[in-house]
Amino acid sequence: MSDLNAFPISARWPAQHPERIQLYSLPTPNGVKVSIMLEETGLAYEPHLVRFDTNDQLSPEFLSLNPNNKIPAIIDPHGPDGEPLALFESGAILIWLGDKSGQFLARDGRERYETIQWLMFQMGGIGPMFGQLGFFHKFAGKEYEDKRPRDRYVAESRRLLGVLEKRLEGRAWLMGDHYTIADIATFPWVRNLVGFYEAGDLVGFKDFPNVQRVLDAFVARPAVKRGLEIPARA
Ligand SMILES: N[C@@H](CCC(=O)N[C@@H](CS)C(=O)NCC(=O)O)C(=O)O
Repeated sequence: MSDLNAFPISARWPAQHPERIQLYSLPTPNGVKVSIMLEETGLAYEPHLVRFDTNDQLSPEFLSLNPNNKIPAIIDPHGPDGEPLALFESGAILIWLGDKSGQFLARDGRERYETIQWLMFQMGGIGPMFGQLGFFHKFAGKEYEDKRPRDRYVAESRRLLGVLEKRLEGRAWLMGDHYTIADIATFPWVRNLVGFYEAGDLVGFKDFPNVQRVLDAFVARPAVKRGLEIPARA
């Protein structure tokens, strides 16, 4: 059995099942990427709730796993060399879980790199831009009198939705017939934009019927429904 006690994070979030993948997260758009992936693959895991209202992400125990103080993060007791593997950054975690499970990421060839390309498009574009739009439209930034920052992120979010719309024309998923980690990374953010952020009208979401169609297919998946609620908020 792996010794997770060597990881300081175990002091604050003890593992009941140290042989399982340990997930430290909260059901935000970045957090649910990993819980959805774990639910989709069927890999055994143990979720731990990281609360922002008590600044858990700033605790020394959490920072020992992710010095960037952001969820999600994991410890896999059985990494590529059989030793425990600690990882943060949702994109890196999805690639590892895809390789470990042999699901939702091709092992090699063109399809692998194109899937990673669309994953990076989410990580570098959709996540940061939609996130900023949320700040300026829904959270503290909405009080700012100067609307130029908000408008910049509205325009950029709309442009990114247009890229997705074109890619999804005639395709069931971002990689065609294959549902992949690129979809698992992207659609929690699209859902959040029109749902929690209430920015659907602002970005003209009705102009993106293919994105709406794939979002509907995504949220209808049983593993997605489960993953969206994990870890349960206390
Ligand atoms: N690029 C990171 C972003 C993670 C991220 O932004 N997480 C947010 C929640 S969605 C967070 O933990 N925020 C807490 C903080 O910044 O203190 C990833 O994809 O894992």
